[in-house]
Amino acid sequence: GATAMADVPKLKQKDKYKVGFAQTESNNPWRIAQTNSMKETAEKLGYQLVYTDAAGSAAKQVADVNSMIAQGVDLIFLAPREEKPLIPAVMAAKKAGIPVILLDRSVDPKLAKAGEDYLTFIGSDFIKEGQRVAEWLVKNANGKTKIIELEGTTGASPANDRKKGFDEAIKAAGGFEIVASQSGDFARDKGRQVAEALLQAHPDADIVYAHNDEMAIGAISAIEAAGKVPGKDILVLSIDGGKEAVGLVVDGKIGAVVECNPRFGPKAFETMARYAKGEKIEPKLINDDKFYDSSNAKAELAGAY
Ligand code: GYE
Repeated sequence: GATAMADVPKLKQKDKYKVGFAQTESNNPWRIAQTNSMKETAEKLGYQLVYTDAAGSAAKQVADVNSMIAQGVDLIFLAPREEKPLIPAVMAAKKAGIPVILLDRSVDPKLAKAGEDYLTFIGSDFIKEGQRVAEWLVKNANGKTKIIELEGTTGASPANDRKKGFDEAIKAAGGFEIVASQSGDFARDKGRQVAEALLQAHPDADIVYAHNDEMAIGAISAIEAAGKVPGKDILVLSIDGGKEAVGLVVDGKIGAVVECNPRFGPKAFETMARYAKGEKIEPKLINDDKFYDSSNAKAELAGAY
């Protein structure tokens, strides 16, 4: 309501801003596409962008935000690596009078609130992403039932919610079993290693659900190394929809991918401008995600990031 909004620091209308973007890591094409989109949009507007890369460390990301505060940025875009450890950064910015917009990942809703502690969250509906993968699986499993789940970074909101959405939908459908669920940290090589160990421990597994493309691609290497055929012996499902993964759908190695759109720049800076004008900002701004399977992957490949 109107009283809660009063708590987020105000943003003056200016011609040019100095804006912070605290990125969480840069170890995959999704992150690089997001960073490029933010940098391009800032450049187009003629804004100064203070960019930091936390290189996969929540502690470094907190320090990065503190340094942006010290440099007197007008607003901070933050992609919080994990839900809880970034709370102090959100609170420090608020205390310093700097509005924060969360990009692509959220913080623990019990510890910080949109419209009070930070302005808004811009990103995908991760529960829905997990549900969409599950819905496709229920229709296309062809008798396959035993699932290995490769989770994203422990404590990251997309990992929590992609698990929740998928697991609940799979349970409700009945007839499936999640034989193992372990974190591959959203990373290709970690995903490959974890998939290798889990395939060995569960030789009857015939489905791999990965919380992102990087881990799905790592899992495909592990499946092939085990002498099995991805897409035939083992169905692979993913989220993100980068060019490499959509290409693997075309090749038949990945069954389906839910897109998670990384092109945040235009929406991020437009939301900032709307706030400066005094508009009331919704607590969540949810991106539209496409869906790729064999029916459209070839046609969509060129447009994937
Ligand atoms: O799926 C993953 C990235 O937070 C939505 O993080 C984002 C996720 C994305 O590293 O590939």
